[in-house]
Amino acid sequence: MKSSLVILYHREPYDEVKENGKIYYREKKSPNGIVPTLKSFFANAESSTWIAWKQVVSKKQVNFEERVTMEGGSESCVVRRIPLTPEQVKDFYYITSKEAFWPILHSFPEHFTYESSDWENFQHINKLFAEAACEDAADDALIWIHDYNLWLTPYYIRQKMPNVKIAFFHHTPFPAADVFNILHWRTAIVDSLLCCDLCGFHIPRYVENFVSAARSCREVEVVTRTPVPDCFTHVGTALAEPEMTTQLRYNDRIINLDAFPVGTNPDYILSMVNKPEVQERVQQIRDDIGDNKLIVSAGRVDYVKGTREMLLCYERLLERKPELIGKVNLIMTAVKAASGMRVYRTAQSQIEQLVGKINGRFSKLNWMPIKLFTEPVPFDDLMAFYKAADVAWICPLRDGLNLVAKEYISAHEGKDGVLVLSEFTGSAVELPQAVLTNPYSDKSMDECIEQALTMSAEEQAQRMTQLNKAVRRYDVQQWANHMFREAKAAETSDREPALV
Ligand code: GDG
Repeated sequence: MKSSLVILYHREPYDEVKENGKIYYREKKSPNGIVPTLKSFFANAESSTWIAWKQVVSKKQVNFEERVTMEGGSESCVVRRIPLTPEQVKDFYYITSKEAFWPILHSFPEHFTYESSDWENFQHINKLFAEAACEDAADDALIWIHDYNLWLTPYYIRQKMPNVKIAFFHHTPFPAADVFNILHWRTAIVDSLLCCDLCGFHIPRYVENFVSAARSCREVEVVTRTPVPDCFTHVGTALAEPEMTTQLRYNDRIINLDAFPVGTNPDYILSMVNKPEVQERVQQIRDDIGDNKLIVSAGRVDYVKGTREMLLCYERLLERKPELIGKVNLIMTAVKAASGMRVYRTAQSQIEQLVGKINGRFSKLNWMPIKLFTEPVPFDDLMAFYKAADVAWICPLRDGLNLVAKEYISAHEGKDGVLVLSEFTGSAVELPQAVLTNPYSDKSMDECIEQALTMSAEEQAQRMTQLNKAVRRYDVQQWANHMFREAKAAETSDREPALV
């Protein structure tokens, strides 16, 4: 039977567990993140397919297609895994995606390099995804594609299936046209995105950036532009945008555009935080640090995440305010990247060196200014960090959205705590009651961390109540429902693909 819903996402929808030499596919342990939410649509779809990629040593080892019923779950779907060799993964993901696309998407042209990129391999892998999708999709199916790794897939699908509905969601920022256009493959990428029925981005600014890029590559007509919903219009925020294009026309096809900031699962976060073992851990952390202020910063090693800028700011803070030595603690998670990702090596060693330098310079016998975790922290511990923290410090130079900010807010139920958030994260547009900081400015960074450390309990509660409302207004289920509804409603096309 053909599928009415096909999701293309590099993450798999289940956990693969090896026990006594056998492989089992289990319901994902954590209902956090978007994968469980996307999976919940399978319960409603008559039949569905999830397509991911899987690194293999030899292609023969891979089961191309498996009908997996998650243990303990109600949803069942066909899970197809595109087998990729380590060389293909390296070229496709570690090099082309991370060395060429990622810096451009995050407006870091100085990190952009394309000499090692293998465009043909990128095209080939995108085509494999498209072929798998077309094999499984019913004529009137919805094919929902996630992220820039699959930028060309809409084009290949549209060639084979002129009437199928294609929705695409970008998890990263979409940069200004003059940065995007550095990519010499820009026209092929734009042409492919113009094959979609719906293109989704986190915030209106990214929609507008895409429109400018599309208009600079092709004769695209803006059909409708509307004022954006109130939650996006906070004037003075770096990424706020008052109006947004909602429809483009190209080659007589309509492409719908919209802003869908990914949400979190606040009730789940809260239930985790309230687990007795997490509460115990929170108490332990608080007992260890006494009356000290605790700052928590969580994320991956990535030059876009602003970890270096936070560390330099923390060093300046301890220099400027020696009375804080021994009185403030920073817990930082900077989870290291896969070893094959050479692009993050410098960022990682910079972080480790700076932490070593600051700890060496300011530590006392019974106090160390920074605790750094470079391995993934168990989710329970992360929740305990959030709950125990007086301040969450999140200062990416660029970030499509940033889910940690929303998770921290939920962990505090809107009662206490301070969120210091970079203006250059998509989530800042939705969360203007955070202490918004400009990570490119030392002055702003210095003032904001001081403001956070000295904020009164009343002001904390006021801000957190508003922030909690914002997070609950648009949670992960609403995000997925919204995107799904819009995609279903999008006008389909019976035209030839835009690209020839
Ligand atoms: C991309 C975009 C966009 C973090 N450290 C640990 C850990 N985490 C979890 C957090 C959170 C997730 O990872 C990180 O989400 P982010 O949104 O911060 O960032 P990216 O991974 O860069 O994701 C981003 C997102 O897609 C969604 O569209 O917001 O802009 O770059 O959920 O809790 N989890 C555990 N241990 C850790 O040490 N268990």
